[in-house]
Amino acid sequence: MKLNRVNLEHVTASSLPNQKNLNAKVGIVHLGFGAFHRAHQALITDVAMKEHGGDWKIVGVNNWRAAGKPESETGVEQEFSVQDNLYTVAVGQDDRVDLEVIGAVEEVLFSNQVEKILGYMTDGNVKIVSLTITEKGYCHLPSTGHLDINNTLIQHDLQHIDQPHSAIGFLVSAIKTRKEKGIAPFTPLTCDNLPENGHVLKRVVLDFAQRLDPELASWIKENIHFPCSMVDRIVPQTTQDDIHKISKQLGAQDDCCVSTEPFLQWVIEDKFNNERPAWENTSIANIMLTDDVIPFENMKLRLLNGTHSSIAYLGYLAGYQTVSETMADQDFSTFIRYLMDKEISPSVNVKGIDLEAYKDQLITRYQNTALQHRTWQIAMDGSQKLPQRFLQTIEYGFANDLNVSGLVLAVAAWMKYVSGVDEQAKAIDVRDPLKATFDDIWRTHGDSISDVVSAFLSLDSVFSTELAENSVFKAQLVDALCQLTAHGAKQSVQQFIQTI
Ligand code: NAI
Ligand code: CS2
Repeated sequence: MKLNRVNLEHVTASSLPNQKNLNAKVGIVHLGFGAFHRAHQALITDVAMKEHGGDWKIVGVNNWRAAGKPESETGVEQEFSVQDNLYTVAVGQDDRVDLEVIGAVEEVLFSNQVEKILGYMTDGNVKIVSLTITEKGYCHLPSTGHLDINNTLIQHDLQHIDQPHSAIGFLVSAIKTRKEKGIAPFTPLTCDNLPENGHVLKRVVLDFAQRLDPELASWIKENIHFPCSMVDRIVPQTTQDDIHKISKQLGAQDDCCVSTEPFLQWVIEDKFNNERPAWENTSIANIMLTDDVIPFENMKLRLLNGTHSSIAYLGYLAGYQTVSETMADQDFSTFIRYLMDKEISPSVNVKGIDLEAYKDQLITRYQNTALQHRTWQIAMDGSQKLPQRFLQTIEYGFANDLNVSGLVLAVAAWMKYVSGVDEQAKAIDVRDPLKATFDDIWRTHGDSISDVVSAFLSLDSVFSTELAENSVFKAQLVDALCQLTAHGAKQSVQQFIQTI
């Protein structure tokens, strides 16, 4: 039996959509309709409509192009229509799993259905265009935050703004049309793991618009807010095993389900250009509007994502497949808590949060065996993630005479990981926009660890000039990479915690 509207009354779940949701009109377009959005913003919006009404159904855009051709990512788009756009969120804690069936989705489109997407984005009823397009989707240079003008999708869109391929192109095309037609602007709401994500989005949109039409760029700068937001819920890529287990518990086949944890948080800058759902007034906790999101972003991107990426690279190299498996190794859990307490916390300055309790909760979240969160998945796109997860904290450490050698070990593990060869000399399936560059660095300089480190530090899209020219940082990186190469990740972590 397939999950769909007819069979909805026969399924087993702790919450189901109601007619208010199913019959609401579209109010949101979401670019990057991936696992996270489905377990976070779409679920929260579903609850907001159930509890407060409103026309906030979501049109999702997925399956993003790469280098101008459709790139099948998750392949769920076609499945959604078969399921009447219903799907299940499985909220798991160790051996307990609760199922919530979500009814907030109107339809899911491929990113090459351009006319249909722009039709929704230029409809006055659409008041929010939100994004979870991964860090690389912003087509920016992580070290500066500005638009990467050489990006192939950007190059295409500047010449064909009515047929955009990039998320940035879609945004500017729709903003331009709404302005020309006198339709009030939507709020572009980024929900990606980027520091000052709203400012990054505004900067790349303005960089793009300036090249397309300087008058439009000036108008956008004056008339459109790009709120920042901090988002948090651990949502691993859905596996076939997830689909089997969730469908069995549900009592219907759901090929679009996602699995996640009980915890979620959303801190949103209260700067909207138009109406929005009453997200913060739902029965879901940890959702707040504020004037200043940045302290919350720093806390989350450095304490959670910084240790997540440390687990990803060192854990994977040590032979651990998942976060919970890595954290079951006492040496690793000691190392991770040390990073949180001694190397990261000093750079976190957020009011109203009990940081010790927050860190305790993070450790518990990482140990949740209900989630098979793969170290390989988190290790993806490191060139886009390192600045906000490791490097800005390391810069703070050096500027304040702090010992950050644990984070330096994690950076060295990233360099080792992207060599594409693990400690058993087996190939690693490295996913990163700069993979070809990494291959070239290791092929050219692999005989000299010092030259490898120098070549990585010369990547100005990843490393700031300040860090690249820091001789102490470079020396520590060389030592750490030599240590990893000679003794492996597991022993390197063991030896590290002997020194603390
Ligand atoms: P996913 O792989 O399920 O979905 C990624 C989405 O991004 C897909 O819709 C894909 O089509 C789109 N995309 C990929 N490359 C793109 C590009 N170049 N331009 C435009 N769109 C592109 O990943 P998931 O789990 O949904 O995560 C997406 C983002 O959400 C993450 O990168 C992160 O910024 C944020 N996030 C994820 C969390 C998680 O635990 N999964 C938690 C907190 C934030
Ligand atoms: C993870 C994040 O894949 C990754 O890079 O570190 O998606 C992480 O699961 C979320 O930020 C948690 O909120």
